[in-house]
Amino acid sequence: MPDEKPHPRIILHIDMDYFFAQCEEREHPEIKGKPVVICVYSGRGGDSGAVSTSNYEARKLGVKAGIPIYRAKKLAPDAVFLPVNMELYRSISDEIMEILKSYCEKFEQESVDEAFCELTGKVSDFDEARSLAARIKDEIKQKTGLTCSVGVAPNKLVAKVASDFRKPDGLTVVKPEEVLQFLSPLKITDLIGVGKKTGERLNELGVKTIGDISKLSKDDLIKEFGQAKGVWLKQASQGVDDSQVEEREGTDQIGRIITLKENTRELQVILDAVDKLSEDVYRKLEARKLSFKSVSFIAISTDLKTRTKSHTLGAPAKDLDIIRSTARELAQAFLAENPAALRRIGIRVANLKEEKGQKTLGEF
Ligand code: DGT
Ligand code: CA
Ligand code: CA
Repeated sequence: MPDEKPHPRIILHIDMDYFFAQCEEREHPEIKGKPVVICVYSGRGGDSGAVSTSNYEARKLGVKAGIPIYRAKKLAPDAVFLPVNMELYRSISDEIMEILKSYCEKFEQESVDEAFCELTGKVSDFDEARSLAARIKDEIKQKTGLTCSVGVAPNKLVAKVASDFRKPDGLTVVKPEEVLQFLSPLKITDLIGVGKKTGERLNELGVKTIGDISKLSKDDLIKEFGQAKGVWLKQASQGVDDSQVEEREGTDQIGRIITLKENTRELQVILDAVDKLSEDVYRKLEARKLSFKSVSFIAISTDLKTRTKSHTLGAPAKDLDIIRSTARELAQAFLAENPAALRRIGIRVANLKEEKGQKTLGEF
């Protein structure tokens, strides 16, 4: 009888390409093709502050995340410099996550531009997973206009390294039997979780690639880095990772976005959709016993421009009525101010807190 091997897990990791800058390109199509630099101004006036991210044109000129804005201006004097617009990036992130969720068994959002999907059970092998990943990339590109890079592998660790392997617009599939040969030539810093200090120490030991780490004995690694880190390094360098995709969404906000059946600015159609979205968001809040303090209405017009209107409450709330009525008011105000027809709309609640028996707005 043949050995019954356990089925490998199939995990997908997605990371959006030059995310903040790509969102700005979508919002302002006229800047596409130019170097674009997204800045965190320190508030001390002038150009004091650092670069949050940049598009690939700017990266070619040496403008990278973390460098001072004044240096970026020297390196790329003709670039477009824009301040971080987190509201915009969150709304676009909501759109992307919504698409991803529809494809996977389990979904774990890792940051504003990253998520893991469990595909085990959804597809039967890695070839099918590759086709599905290509479809997901296509749908994201078609619906949101943005490119991303995707990795598919038997665990989270390798999937994440794989999504970073070919950027931008990459798709890298690493089958179980390919894990070792995939990892071994990569730089130690490509192994997510190897920080600066560990990286420097490994360098001193003459360790350059992930394959070099895996050649060291577990005991030597433990002697050098301590029990936990030593064991982790040995396993990670061989592509071993048992951590699970944990069903969770961003902890600071819950949102939902839908595509309207037709592009419209008809009030009743939009209010009906708002009611439905409010109920969906409420159900998620209730399941996690969270209260919220702000509500946003997100509108994406037919040219993919994203607008957000938000309202912050005087006290935390947890009631469906408050989400619905606030969202309805925001939607009405939005339509009064903006002439464009809408293609997608969404609702988001933020400033979330766990309910600990405290009074919420609805009970005052
Ligand atoms: P990529 O993935 O290499 O194509 O480029 P990004 O820009 O998507 O880089 P990623 O995935 O590391 O980060 C996602 C977003 O997070 C990025 O668009 C801006 C923001 N971000 C990244 N690094 C920093 C940073 O050092 N400071 C600040 N403020 N924001 C950052
Ligand atoms: Ca990214
Ligand atoms: Ca990222």
